[in-house]
Amino acid sequence: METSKFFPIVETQDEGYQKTFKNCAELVPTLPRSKGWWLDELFQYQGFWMSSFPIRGSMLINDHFKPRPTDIIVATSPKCGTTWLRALVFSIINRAAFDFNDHPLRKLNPQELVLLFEGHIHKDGSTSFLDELPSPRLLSTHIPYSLFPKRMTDDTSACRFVYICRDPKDVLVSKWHFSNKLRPKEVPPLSLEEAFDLFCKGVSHYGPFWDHVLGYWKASVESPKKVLFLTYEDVKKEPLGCVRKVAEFLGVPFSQEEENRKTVEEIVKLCSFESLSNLEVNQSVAKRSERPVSNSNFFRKGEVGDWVNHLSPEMVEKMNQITEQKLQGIGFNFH
Ligand code: PAP
Repeated sequence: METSKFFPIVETQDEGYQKTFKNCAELVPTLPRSKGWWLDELFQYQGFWMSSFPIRGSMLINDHFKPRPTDIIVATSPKCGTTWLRALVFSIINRAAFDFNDHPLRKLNPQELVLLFEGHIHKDGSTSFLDELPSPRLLSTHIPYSLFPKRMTDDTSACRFVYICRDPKDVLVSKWHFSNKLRPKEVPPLSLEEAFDLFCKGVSHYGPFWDHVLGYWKASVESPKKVLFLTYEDVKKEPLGCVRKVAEFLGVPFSQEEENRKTVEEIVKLCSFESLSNLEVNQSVAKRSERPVSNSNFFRKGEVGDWVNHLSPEMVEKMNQITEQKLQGIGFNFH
């Protein structure tokens, strides 16, 4: 199993990094701020609430990233199925390279195979880290569509985005559980009421959630060859159809021979919640130095509709109302 090709090492600090870093360091303290969900503060940057780390990532992408027509970006608002989509797209585009029984996903968490764009644009102090990756580059992001540079989002650029979103009630519940796992022991847990309030006000990582969805939805309508819009609920309901759709969108449809060999079924099975969450690598509770979160934190229930076990009827009504209002008339909703 060859995985090292996904991780070239670059260790030099470059000027580009330093300049953008300085601009970001000057900008962030001037932005509106709010308390975060764990210990980080959120800042309102170009209409979205983000911690300083992805703001810097977004600025670096705008200043330095050199897109290639073959780039594939897996985009999500947090807790909408990032782990799942990373695994699915990785398996689809690398299906000829690996045996399903000895697959990189069996040894590595999807986060390690599909790197976070805004996290790795300045890996090791260099903006050139991503330049070293072989094509097609597969990256993951939470950055809202409108924050990407035109050279990535206009029709002359061929890089593609696969986006997944999820019923905001399930997103809130998932995020609330996740946040309490990340909060240090000495800090009291975040109550569901507080989390609900922050989320509804739009104050959540890369939020307002609805604006994030709207940005990618509109782009998928305007540029269907550039942005594919999926929902967690649809992938749960029709995983085979969704995997075929993603492969077609990426220009690598399944051949008849692959259909006969049940390749689509193998991908769906390998990437299912049951399969991934039971792998030793994903049961690990070890935390890496650069992040206070373990692989196991990305797997909880993996179900549609767990909100019924958490939200009061008033919360459900308020959340549904916001969703109706925000998504009114666009041709998409979560039911
Ligand atoms: P991230 O944005 O922080 O990376 P993300 O992977 O989007 O997190 O979301 C985690 C959610 O996806 C969890 O949902 P839950 O809290 O409602 O259970 C997690 O269980 C779920 N999840 C992880 N892997 C899968 C999978 N293979 N299939 C379905 N759901 C999954």
